[in-house]
Amino acid sequence: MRTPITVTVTGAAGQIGYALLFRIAAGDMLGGSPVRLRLLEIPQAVAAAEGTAMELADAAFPLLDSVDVFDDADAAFEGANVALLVGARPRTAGMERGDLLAANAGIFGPQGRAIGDHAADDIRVLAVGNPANTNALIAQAHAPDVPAERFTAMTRLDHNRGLAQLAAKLGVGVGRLTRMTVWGNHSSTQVPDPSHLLLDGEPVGFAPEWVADEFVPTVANRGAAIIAARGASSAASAASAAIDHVRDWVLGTREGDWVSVALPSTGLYGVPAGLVSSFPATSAGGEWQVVEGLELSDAVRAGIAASAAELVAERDAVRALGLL
Ligand code: NAX
Repeated sequence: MRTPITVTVTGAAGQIGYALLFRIAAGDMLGGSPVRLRLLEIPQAVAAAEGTAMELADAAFPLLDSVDVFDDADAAFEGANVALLVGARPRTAGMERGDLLAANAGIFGPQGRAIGDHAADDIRVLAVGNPANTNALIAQAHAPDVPAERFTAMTRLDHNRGLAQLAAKLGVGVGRLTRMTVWGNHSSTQVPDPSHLLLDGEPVGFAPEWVADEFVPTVANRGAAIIAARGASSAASAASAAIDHVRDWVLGTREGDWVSVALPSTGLYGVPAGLVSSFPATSAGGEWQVVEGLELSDAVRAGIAASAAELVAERDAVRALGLL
């Protein structure tokens, strides 16, 4: 039997956690490797996480080696090869943006430190909990001995939402499309960009007005549309995107395709170095490589700059609080 891969999932008792854990245990994320799950929750939610662990046991997944539940980050990240940081403090009524950033810095800072102190040398981190990009940055800053590029944030749900809209527009299956791109922050300033899209390997052109007036707002507001329809925020699709992100990172992206990943900028496309911002990227040998040299329209260039400015403001707000 192959050596099990240790996966730590925070927010395990939440609704994304509930969808995510069964997909991981079924083998969808790591190419059929056995998995050890370590679940981290706040003390009040440990009992619920234990319940999920009971259900995972009852599903009798052949690849599931073990499930353990913790309310202590140091213990939860012990030996972790993959960390999915899903648990976060949601924005509640009357909460200022600064309060939200501070509350999450109080979660992602200590978790970053615990990752640095206890995770395996090959640790790969995906921040899903919002504000995901800045949460990834905070965790990364607290784990100085871990290479910065091992800290990523999730824009894959936005990427997949974009693919779904484009497939519907073209009347084709989503599997025939490649090279969708999302730039920037996982927020309303994100820049979904279909300008490099291929259908069966051939370029497809979209009218700029349709992209600006319909496509971009539909993708950026899809989360709100799901809440309006379902009465709860996206869960299974978010879990599926997290599975896609880690699977492609570990096992590699499809030949000829790229995906959208928020990772520490090296300054490409004008995004200030160090910000965790979404780029088109391929993965080979377990490492992301940003796709370089793409031609950008003026609208996309301006959108990337505006989203980067928002990321700078988030970073500076956390810095001003002394949390970064
Ligand atoms: P839930 O509220 O259902 O679950 C969150 C869970 O996190 C709760 O069980 C809570 O007890 C736990 N938690 C809180 N603080 C914790 C801590 N310090 N350590 C461990 N666990 C902790 O939210 P859910 O719908 O599962 O969403 C989770 C996060 O994903 C939210 O921040 C949400 O905004 C974010 N999302 C991010 C997306 C993305 O594309 N990046 C899309 C989906 C989702 O909206």
